[in-house]
Amino acid sequence: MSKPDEAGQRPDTPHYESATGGWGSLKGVARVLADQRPTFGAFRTLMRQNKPGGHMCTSCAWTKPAQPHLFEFCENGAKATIWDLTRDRCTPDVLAAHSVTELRSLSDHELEEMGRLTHPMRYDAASDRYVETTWDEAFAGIGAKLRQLDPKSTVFYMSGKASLETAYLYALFARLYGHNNLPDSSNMCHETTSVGLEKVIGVGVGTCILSDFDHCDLILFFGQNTGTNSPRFLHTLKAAKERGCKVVTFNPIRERGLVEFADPQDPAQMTVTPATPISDIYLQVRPGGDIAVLAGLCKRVLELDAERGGSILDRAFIAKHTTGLDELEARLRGVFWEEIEKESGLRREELHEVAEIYATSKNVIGIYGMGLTQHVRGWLNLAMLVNLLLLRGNIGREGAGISPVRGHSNVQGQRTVGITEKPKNVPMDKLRELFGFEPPQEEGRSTVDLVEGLLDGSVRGFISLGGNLARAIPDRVRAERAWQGLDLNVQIATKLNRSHLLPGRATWLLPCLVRAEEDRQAMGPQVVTMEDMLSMIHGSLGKREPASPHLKSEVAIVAGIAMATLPPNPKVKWDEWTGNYGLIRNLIEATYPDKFRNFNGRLFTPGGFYKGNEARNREWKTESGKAQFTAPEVMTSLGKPPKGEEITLITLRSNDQFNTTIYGFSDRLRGLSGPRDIVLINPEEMQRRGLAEGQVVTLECAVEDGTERVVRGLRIVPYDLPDACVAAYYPEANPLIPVGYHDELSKTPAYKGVPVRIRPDGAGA
Ligand SMILES: Nc1nc2c(c(=O)[nH]1)N[C@H]1C(S)=C(S)[C@@H](COP(=O)(O)OP(=O)(O)OC[C@H]3O[C@@H](n4cnc5c(=O)[nH]c(N)nc54)[C@H](O)[C@@H]3O)O[C@H]1N2
Ligand SMILES: Nc1nc2c(c(=O)[nH]1)N[C@H]1C(S)=C(S)[C@@H](COP(=O)(O)OP(=O)(O)OC[C@H]3O[C@@H](n4cnc5c(=O)[nH]c(N)nc54)[C@H](O)[C@@H]3O)O[C@H]1N2
Ligand SMILES: [Mo]
Repeated sequence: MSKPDEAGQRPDTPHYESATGGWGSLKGVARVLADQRPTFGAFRTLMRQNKPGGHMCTSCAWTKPAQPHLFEFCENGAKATIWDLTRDRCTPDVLAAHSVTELRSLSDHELEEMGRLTHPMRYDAASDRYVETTWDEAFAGIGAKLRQLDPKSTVFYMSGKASLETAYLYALFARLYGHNNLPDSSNMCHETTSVGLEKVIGVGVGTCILSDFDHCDLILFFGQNTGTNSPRFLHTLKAAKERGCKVVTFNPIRERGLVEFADPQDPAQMTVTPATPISDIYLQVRPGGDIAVLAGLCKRVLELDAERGGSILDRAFIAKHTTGLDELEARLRGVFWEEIEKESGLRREELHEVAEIYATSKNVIGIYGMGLTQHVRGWLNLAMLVNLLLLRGNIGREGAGISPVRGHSNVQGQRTVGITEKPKNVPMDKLRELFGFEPPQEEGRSTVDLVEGLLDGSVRGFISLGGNLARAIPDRVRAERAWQGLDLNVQIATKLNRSHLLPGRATWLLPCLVRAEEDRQAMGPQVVTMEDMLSMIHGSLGKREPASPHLKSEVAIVAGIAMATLPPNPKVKWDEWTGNYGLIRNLIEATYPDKFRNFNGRLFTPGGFYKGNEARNREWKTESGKAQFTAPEVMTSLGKPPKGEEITLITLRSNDQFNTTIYGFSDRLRGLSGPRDIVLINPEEMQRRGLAEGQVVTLECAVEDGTERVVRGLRIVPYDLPDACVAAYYPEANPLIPVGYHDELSKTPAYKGVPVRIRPDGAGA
């Protein structure tokens, strides 16, 4: 094995030599500007991004600070906005020139590159084409179909970009129509957080706010790729580092953003001063090894407490606020370091060192992303991180807490205002009172349940408000056939994607405005709102001329479909609400008075207004009324650890994609570029398995449930990864992930820990 250099990087595997940020990120923006040729004034639009009175970026969920930078956007936020503002248009003429079958042969990148959708379209089976239609025809047609269908056989999906106003109306529509089948992209993402954190600390969201990052001494980072997925957060990390805060990272991949960062907005750092190192310690944990890591850290902290006369644990906090420590201690006594080392792939000295830093740091924040949530025991990963934090009272005080890094820009907010399949999370009595109807009480379908319903035929109708579900879900190849058996498929979108090319018996494709565009309604231009990952709520005002005069807002589309579907109800005023979103915000406030007090009055509070968080105030809304320590039964978050020739697959995002939107083919921050059909593996593992660089292989899923799942034509790339794992890109690798293989409690698919076999292409069946 080649020796890592001083900074821990193996020189013989691809990696990025420079710091994250820096000139590279400016070049990245310039490339998208050149490719997309955005319409005039795109730069001016970017200058309004994430600022009070401006529009909120549609990329990640990182907070929008009260004192924004001159450019409060990052490489990937700029890409997302420019991607929306392209000059290219996917008009009825363009769509008339290609059958849907032909379009299916295009890649995700090529489909979206066709440009913004401009007109409402209906699928015509005879010509296998999308044909132009009117909004009236679309709404009437969809309404008629929905009235024929059993509401329980339909699913209304929402991807995490749409506003709070849209989300509230969409959820209300579903419940008035008669179901709770309201899965969200969150079901594939941080549902583990919603369920797992709620179980142990009583809230399903993080407890930190921005100022906590000014007071923390240690940040523990698990499985989140900040440099690519929430780059503006790097400014906060850099400031914390420069103040003396330590950062320890656990990630199988040495993600460049967590190694070092050069602020592209700081002229000195772009030229003379060196980049800021981010992680003090970077440990390449094995996928699924975090439970073992955290068990090791907790075990060591308990040992240190015993050695140091009980000075390490926060006994007063534990006695007053928690339950279950005895069981955890008893369990950890029975866990041996050999097992911790084996499961985590790390040495006990390394974990001892981190435990020592933890035990001597006053304020600690635990951060995590998909590396913890997308596992069969994702919930236990989170419970273990909470265990560690609780030992020293690191939840519910300034400078400390747990902080999940959420995905889509409003994904957390959509859950807040009712997009959920779980009726217990919705104040149904309030809905009953406000709108005079009996809301459905039975649990609805999650994303996984939807896929299962597609496969068994029990789902008949589907509306997708944003997103590209057919591509993002597990087992997508199996599900692709099933989409085409639907009675109704409605897609509300900005650009063409694969989910639009799987038409059912009746199919409409409805184009909507993007957030940077002006949303003109009866009462003038409208503001929409979103909640970021630190629970701050922001108004967003688009100013751009819409890409086409035929576009409607998401609010108007939801209201249009609802009106065409539901019988009149004097308390339900779709038209008035569409004319003035302030009225929708009044309804949100009436439904959730604690969180949205004076909602319309606080729309443009710099930095947003805070929704509040009980765990932050040390009020524990758990079953026991206390914060819960959890004794882990197992030491791995993998549902099926690899056996024999099997190996664990993790699926990754590149630096040039937003989920299924593929901007380009440069994964710059990992030193990779070119075609995405690759599989990363470390050089020793390659050798052991007789694989050669550039060799083309097939991956085959090793979860045996009677279904064969393979992805062929993947090229081997040696990469600095731990042993016994491989990495491939999402969504290309999604056919390998069984839909039933998900987090035990929340059903979040285990996209980061599937056992697979590697076969040379052409070999075997
Ligand atoms: N530019 C851009 N921004 C985005 C997105 C995007 O696609 N592009 N997507 C948005 C969305 S919806 C989301 S949810 C977030 C996703 O943002 P992240 O949470 O960062 O998700 P991933 O990119 O999937 O990668 C997670 C990290 O987990 C690591 N990892 C994998 N398995 C394990 C493990 O078992 N343990 C540990 N400790 N680490 C592991 C991987 O190496 C990777 O660095 O980003 C959002 N922001
Ligand atoms: N293997 C694997 N699979 C994964 C993941 C993984 O890490 N690994 N991550 C999972 C995660 S975290 C998530 S969140 C899901 C993502 O799943 P989704 O949220 O369903 O997918 P996106 O790719 O974000 O959706 C992109 C599409 O949204 C539409 N769109 C863009 N902007 C707008 C808008 O403003 N309004 C409307 N109406 N439409 C718009 C465009 O048509 C675009 O093609 O994927 C999941 N799938
Ligand atoms: Mo996500």
